Amino acid sequence: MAPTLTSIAEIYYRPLPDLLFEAQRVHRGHHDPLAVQLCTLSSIKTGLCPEDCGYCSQSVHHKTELSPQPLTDVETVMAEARAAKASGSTRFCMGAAWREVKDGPLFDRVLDMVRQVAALDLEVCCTLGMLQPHQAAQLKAAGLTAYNHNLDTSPNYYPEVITTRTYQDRLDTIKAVSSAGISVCCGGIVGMGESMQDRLEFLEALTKLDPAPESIPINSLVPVPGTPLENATPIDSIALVRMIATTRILFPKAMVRLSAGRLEMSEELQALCFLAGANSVFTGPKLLTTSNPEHDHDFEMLERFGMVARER
Ligand code: SAM
Ligand code: DTB
Ligand code: SF4
Repeated sequence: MAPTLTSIAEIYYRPLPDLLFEAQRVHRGHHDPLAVQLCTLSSIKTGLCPEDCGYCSQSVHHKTELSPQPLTDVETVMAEARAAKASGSTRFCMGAAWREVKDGPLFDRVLDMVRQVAALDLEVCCTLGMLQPHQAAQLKAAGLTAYNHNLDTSPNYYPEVITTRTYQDRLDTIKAVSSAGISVCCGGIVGMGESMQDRLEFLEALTKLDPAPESIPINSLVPVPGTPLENATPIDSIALVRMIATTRILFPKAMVRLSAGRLEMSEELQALCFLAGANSVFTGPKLLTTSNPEHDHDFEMLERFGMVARER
């Protein structure tokens, strides 16, 4: 049975030492506490997205400094995937600024990318917007490991951030993904002006997913000039640590990914997030459209912490 909102709040508000101790206990029961999985992102189709997500640089509704790019060719993506593997990533995630996947030559090209990245023996993930069951089945057949589709925030706060689709649309795609036998990567963003209650309700919504997500990205908003959220109040560091620890306790087996926003985080804060149970980061100078720490920087940081990049 999914935990109640009250029990989620009870975890979140524990004294910090108790919360971190419990998160470590759970983490060590299911994962190597020294290993962090490195993932690389590639934006395979950039900008001109018809959705109006208030945080996103790629929406046509916002005036951001972004040069739109049509769907990349397979060879360019493969060069990026090989470079990602050579620099220690074991998961390669391709993102497209589409509202939904449309059948046809462009989707066929993405299927080709999935097949070829999978052949490199990398975990392969896509985030392409809404998906229908037959498209999920095609992605599965091509060798896709996981599909990223975030709930982003609480059901109540969602319409404050996005008006062009509903929470139910997200849930339907997530269902199509899990029904096709693809691993679900589903998380959200903090620091969008949501209340503490919204954060807890977002976690509650995640716990209601069946099956539970195997991968949970926790993004801290990267404020993009020109978006409605450019001036949102950043999340307080300890609130972020509490979110990660609560996520870890609620989802003992999941990969908890400390995703967007690391450039704004000190190494001390990242260390606390790892203690709280985060065990993956996106590495390399770019996320999809915004900046991110370089590999070398991440390797040095992990080394200083006595931690390692996960080998497989
Ligand atoms: N278009 C697809 C979709 O929305 O599902 C895939 C790409 S979208 C950029 C993937 C996720 O990145 C979003 O769901 C959101 O959680 C995260 N994201 C986008 N812009 C962000 C930002 N400025 N800061 C933090 N996270 C962001
Ligand atoms: C996710 O939750 N975070 C990653 C991945 N899924 C695709 C993307 C973060 C994007 C940050 C904003 C940007 O670079 O455009
Ligand atoms: Fe489009 Fe995804 Fe950006 Fe929303 S988050 S505007 S769906 S690319």
